[in-house]
Amino acid sequence: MAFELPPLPFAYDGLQPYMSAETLEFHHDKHHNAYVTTTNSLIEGTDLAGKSLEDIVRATYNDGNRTKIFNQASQAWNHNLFWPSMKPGGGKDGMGLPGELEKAITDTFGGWDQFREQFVATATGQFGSGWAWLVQSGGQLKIYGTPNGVNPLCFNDHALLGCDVWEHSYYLDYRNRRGDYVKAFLDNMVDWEAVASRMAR
Ligand code: MN3
Repeated sequence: MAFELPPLPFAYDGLQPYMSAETLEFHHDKHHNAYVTTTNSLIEGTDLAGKSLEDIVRATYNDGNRTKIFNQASQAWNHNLFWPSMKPGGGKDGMGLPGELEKAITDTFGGWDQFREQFVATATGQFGSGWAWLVQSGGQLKIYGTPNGVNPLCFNDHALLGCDVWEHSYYLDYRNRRGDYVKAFLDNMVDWEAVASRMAR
């Protein structure tokens, strides 16, 4: 069965003023849609047809003959996680942090401020297009960046949150100020309840 583009889980103008309707229309309806439809066309008639997106990502990572499929499938998966990671009225400023997540962040990084600083530094330090991730790895929270579509599935880590730092995610709203976009993402857009619900217990 072909993969489908999940609908945006909030209104296109729901994240304004932090992420504009114009950005979301292009990013969801054009970019994400293209990753989904191109994945479908590339896997049709191959041994990957019928497999889950996760299995396709793991099977094609670092396979030089299937780089095109990996790029499209990983980006389809990344955006499937990205949209439900945000919500209107979200962010640390809007909703605070669920207790268990706040405790894990404090235990690992020392506190919200240190976590935020490290996440922003990772996201702004990622050269070119890519993602910044908060993952559980061996039971520990970790932050790291990845290029292009590479994601935590490639390292058998459990993704809690990914921030899209491709220019299509922020350039209309923030121009070259990637750091301001990432701060707004953490402070004003992330659905921290959704992030906490992904934690393995
Ligand atoms: Mn994107």
